Amino acid sequence: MGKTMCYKILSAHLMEGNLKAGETITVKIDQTLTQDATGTMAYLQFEAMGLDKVKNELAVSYVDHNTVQVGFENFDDHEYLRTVANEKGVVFSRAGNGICHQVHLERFALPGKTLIGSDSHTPTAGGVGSFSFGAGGLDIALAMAGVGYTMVAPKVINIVLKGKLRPFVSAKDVILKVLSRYGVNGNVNKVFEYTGEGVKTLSVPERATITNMGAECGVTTSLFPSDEITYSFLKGQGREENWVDLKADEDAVYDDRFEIDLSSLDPLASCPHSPGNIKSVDSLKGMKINQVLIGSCTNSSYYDLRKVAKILEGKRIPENVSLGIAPGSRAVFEMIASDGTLETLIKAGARILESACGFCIGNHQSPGTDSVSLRTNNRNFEGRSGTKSAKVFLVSPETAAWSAVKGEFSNPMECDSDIESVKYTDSFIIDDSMFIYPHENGEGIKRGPNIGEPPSNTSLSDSVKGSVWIKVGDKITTDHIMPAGQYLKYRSNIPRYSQVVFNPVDPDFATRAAKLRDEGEGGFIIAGSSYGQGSSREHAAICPMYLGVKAVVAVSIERIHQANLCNFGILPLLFKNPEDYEVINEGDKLELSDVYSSLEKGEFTLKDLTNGKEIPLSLCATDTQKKTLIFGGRLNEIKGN
Ligand code: MIC
Ligand code: SF4
Repeated sequence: MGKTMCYKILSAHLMEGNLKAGETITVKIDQTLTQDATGTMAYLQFEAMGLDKVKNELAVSYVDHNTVQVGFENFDDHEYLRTVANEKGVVFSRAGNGICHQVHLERFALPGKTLIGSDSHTPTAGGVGSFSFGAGGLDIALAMAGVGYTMVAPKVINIVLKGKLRPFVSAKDVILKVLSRYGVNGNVNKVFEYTGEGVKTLSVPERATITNMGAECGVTTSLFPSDEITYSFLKGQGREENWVDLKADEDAVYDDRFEIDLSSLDPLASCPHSPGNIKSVDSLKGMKINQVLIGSCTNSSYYDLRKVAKILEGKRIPENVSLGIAPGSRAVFEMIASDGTLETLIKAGARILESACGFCIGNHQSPGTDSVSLRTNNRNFEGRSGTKSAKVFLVSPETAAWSAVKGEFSNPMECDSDIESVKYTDSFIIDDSMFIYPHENGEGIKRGPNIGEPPSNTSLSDSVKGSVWIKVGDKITTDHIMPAGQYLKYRSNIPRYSQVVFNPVDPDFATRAAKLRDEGEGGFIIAGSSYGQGSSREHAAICPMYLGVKAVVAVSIERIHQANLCNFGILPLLFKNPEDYEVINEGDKLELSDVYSSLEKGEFTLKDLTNGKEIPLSLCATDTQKKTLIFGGRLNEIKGN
């Protein structure tokens, strides 16, 4: 029986376990990446492990999220990251060098390697055939310490691409089509693997757009084969000596198959407030828009921006639209600056933004009240833009640019620009001067007052008593649990950041929780399906833990968040009968008894002391995670407390 590409890479990295879908396996991690918003915690945790230097093949620390630097906190964090990188043997990518995923794709990602990153869009590197996935900062710290990553061996879904995209239809429309089929939940422990003759029509940046947004479906990663197109991309980056030929066997067996005819795809859009809420651009035509933002780790390549410039060429955006464009990396910025593209963008009225995450994480460019914002990034959760009443639509760069010109939602296929004259090229500017490689004579690790200690939990008790501190519905994202935007600067300061837990859903939650904690009560979170989707931020576990949350009881929990809960000693529990979600109410007193033996069996009985009901639950954790939970988290486990 032939092998999938996914299982070829996993088997080459297998350290422990039986490589069969659903089994727990441990794999060797070659590369790691962190970004500043999750990185400070990751390196603080790495320091707490007491190791001198990182042990994996390559560790890169990017600064791309908190680059606005309002107040001293961001700059302090960056100085900590720069100096700790030098001490620990980590390559440091300075603010301004670009968005981690775009830069990693250009300069480091390799076919056949494993890469783990403290950011959910790490699968972008699947565009060159790297088995790359997101995880919490603590897992990255462990990978840097040379510890293998324990995961559930995934099911593999084959996405077969046929035909060729028509002009003005692009890679973004392909992944939006995938999202329309697979949605944003129910895909935990699955991998998308792209095959078919249509794959050959897509360049590496286009492939990376597609693998990037697989994260929105909740799959572990997405993979494109490593072929002559990958070789040519790596050659353009001066890295072809590391190319390997890698693809699935002809007779590989998959768990599911979805076919897309690229030639029949139309421009699509994710509508408010979920990336999985897909409609055709045609059906939205004519809607007045206020803001257009082009960039992010999904769509900010040189090719993307040249196509945008072709659409904007000779035109001016109308007075009712604000257009912002952020090149994904400094290299892309240099390229558009040197070939006239930048001039075209400026002349059209675009506001040129820093090569950073910026608007995507609500750091700036928040839209006006009730306004409509078209963006090329990957998430449109309610309020993520910084404006709760705004309606954010996710679209391709082509749809974004043409709609900006028209001042309303418009189908780019109606644009008369000669977009076919824009040819993809693998000729890149290479300039690594914004990377700092570890060197002698460092300054020692600098810590500003914003850098706290990584907090840890207490060990698990045999009886967990408490009450329901909050009951939330389906698809609660980590942006709901731990908002970013204006609060992002508190990522290294857990006591301060904990003050905004669940702020977008229930602004009183944190005050109420802290009071109950101080009165000695434990907290339960009751949730619907797909709890914790979105970002990898482990703060969505750390801060609730800090407030005294002991367990999350949900219909389903997303992969990265589930791992983060275990890493910080919060029990991830699932309703055996999803309808029991209705039985529990906010404020109910709850009890879990015989916790140790229940943990062992993987089955719990939750007593609702308020209404006298007994609710069967299952533990959502591997055997390795069960041990971690007993210690009250991974840091305690490592230190043996
Ligand atoms: C995101 O896109 O939500 C983020 C911000 O990049 C997060 C990481 C974070 O919260 O710092 C992610 O995707 O993991
Ligand atoms: Fe940055 Fe947005 Fe990409 Fe997250 S999704 S890494 S915030 S650009």
